[in-house]
Amino acid sequence: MFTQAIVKTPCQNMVNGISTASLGKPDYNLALKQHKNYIQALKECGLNVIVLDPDENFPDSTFIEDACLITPRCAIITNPGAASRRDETIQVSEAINKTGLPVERIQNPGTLDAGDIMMVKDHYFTGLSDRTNHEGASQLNFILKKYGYTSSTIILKSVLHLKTGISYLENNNLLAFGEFLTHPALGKFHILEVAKDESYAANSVWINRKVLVPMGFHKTREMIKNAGYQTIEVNVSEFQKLDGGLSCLSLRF
Ligand code: CIR
Repeated sequence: MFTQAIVKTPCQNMVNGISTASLGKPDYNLALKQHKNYIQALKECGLNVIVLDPDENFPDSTFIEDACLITPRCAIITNPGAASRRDETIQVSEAINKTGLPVERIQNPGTLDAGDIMMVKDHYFTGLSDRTNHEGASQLNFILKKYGYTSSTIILKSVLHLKTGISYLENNNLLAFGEFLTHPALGKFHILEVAKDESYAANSVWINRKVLVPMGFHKTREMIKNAGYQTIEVNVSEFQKLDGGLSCLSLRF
């Protein structure tokens, strides 16, 4: 069960965030509204939400998930793979220090975006991507081991981050699409297959028996409901324009 979440209000400069989506620039006021609704959804899942101030120096900093991995036993400040995002970790560190968890760090030449990390109980899958390199993954492995966790890597082919393509919904259920459907490392899971035209919804988030699903992906939502979960639809269209999904917008612990 999770009790807390940390989010970061989008800054006006988010319109200049990194994007490959070709969906146009985000509408800032709409993004702010969607972010408020997202916070509300986290609260509906029983979380106490800590909201960090926007920072105009970092257009992508609302995607706070990439800057830190919080496990039940420690927090690991990452070293984001995109140069423009590297120092997002500074403000996150201040918030993390207040949690009382031991703090670890990924350091150069290691790079790691925590959107590439998927937690399955005491095991952590790390996606090797354009953002997360071997050195980053191996530093993470070393840190996790110290706290009694295991980890393994998955090489990504087409997605930005590991959790762009898969989401663990607990009870051995894994939401997945594309390259992950037949991946040998994921063979033990019961796969809920996300249709190609709804691939964005593969990034959904399990929180305390409820699942946040992006708005408008009806087939995926029905499938998740039929698997026995209560779902909450959240509109994050303005964040999708920057390649960001539901999970990227919060740290949950
Ligand atoms: C980026 O390219 O870094 C941002 N525009 C989107 C980050 C999304 N984060 C995630 O999938 N974990």
